[in-house]
Amino acid sequence: MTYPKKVLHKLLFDMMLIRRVQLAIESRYMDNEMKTPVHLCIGQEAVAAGVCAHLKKNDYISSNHRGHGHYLAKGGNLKALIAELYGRETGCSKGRGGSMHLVDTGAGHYGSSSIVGGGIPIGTGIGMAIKMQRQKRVSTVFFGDGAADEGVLYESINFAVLKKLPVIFILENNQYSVCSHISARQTGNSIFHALPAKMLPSKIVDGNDALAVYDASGKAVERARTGKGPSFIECRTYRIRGHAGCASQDVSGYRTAEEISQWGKRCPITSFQKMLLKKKMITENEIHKTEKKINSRIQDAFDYARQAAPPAPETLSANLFRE
Ligand SMILES: Cc1ncc(C[n+]2csc(CCOP(=O)(O)OP(=O)(O)O)c2C)c(N)n1
Ligand SMILES: [Mg+2]
Repeated sequence: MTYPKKVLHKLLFDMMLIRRVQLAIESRYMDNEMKTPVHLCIGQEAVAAGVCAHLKKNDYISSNHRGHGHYLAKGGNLKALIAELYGRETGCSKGRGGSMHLVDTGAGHYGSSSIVGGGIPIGTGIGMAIKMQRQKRVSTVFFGDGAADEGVLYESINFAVLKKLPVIFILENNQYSVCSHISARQTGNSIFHALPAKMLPSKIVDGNDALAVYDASGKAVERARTGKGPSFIECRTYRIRGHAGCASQDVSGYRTAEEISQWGKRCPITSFQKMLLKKKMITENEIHKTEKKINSRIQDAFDYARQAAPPAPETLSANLFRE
């Protein structure tokens, strides 16, 4: 398949942006100015970039605790993301949510949740709303293999299939739920083979290959948008960093250095850049320029966030109750 240069460059840009933002957060985390827990998605960038490349501004996503990539790829505001991590009033959740509770309805992001599996029924309900309002939009739900341990996924898929909802279920299978490997939690070797494959159009893809994700999700989005109902995509990937916090805070012992290093060699960004260079779809100079542009945007976002004001104490109970 051939891809427009614009699409390829967008995929690369989004992946590089997500990676650079994650690295910047990690490098500043120990300054102790960000009080929020963080869950970095280094190694998983191709999933967010590949899926969101098909989404329009007024499409919806819901996400999980490891959700910075989803927010950025969906067109979320970088300054609002960093300000949120710094607990500022100008953060996307007005500084009340922190890293795990990003919300930006203007960007079509209907929330990430620290409740594992929590975003799945929300995204399914959004699909119901789309259908009832006869909109041409789609609802995409990002969740992990840990969330797929939970019954709510199967209830939600059942409902989405029954009502033919425009929902795309994106499982980011990075094999771990905190420090518990999938083989210790699920029978068989694949969530895909367990149930979804029997209930709705489903596909397993290499989650470190942006184009594989792009192709599969393109079909799923098209299906949903044309009223044919939900789809399920399992993206096999790996989180290179620890479950939470920054590198120096990782609990070790549950994965081997060899395993991490093997997956490190399958970096979604390096391989994508190599492919583009080989096909002469980009030059080293263009990559370098993109890197510079991203770094400068990140610098601006951190400067903005650090000088922004925290919420005023008297607004502590604001947004909790409907007046
Ligand atoms: C309902 C619920 N159960 C347990 C937890 C504790 N917890 C936080 S993150 C996590 C792992 C989730 O794994 P997965 O869904 O695969 O996402 P990943 O962290 O791998 O991106 C768990 C069990 C929680 N936050 N919510
Ligand atoms: Mg996981």
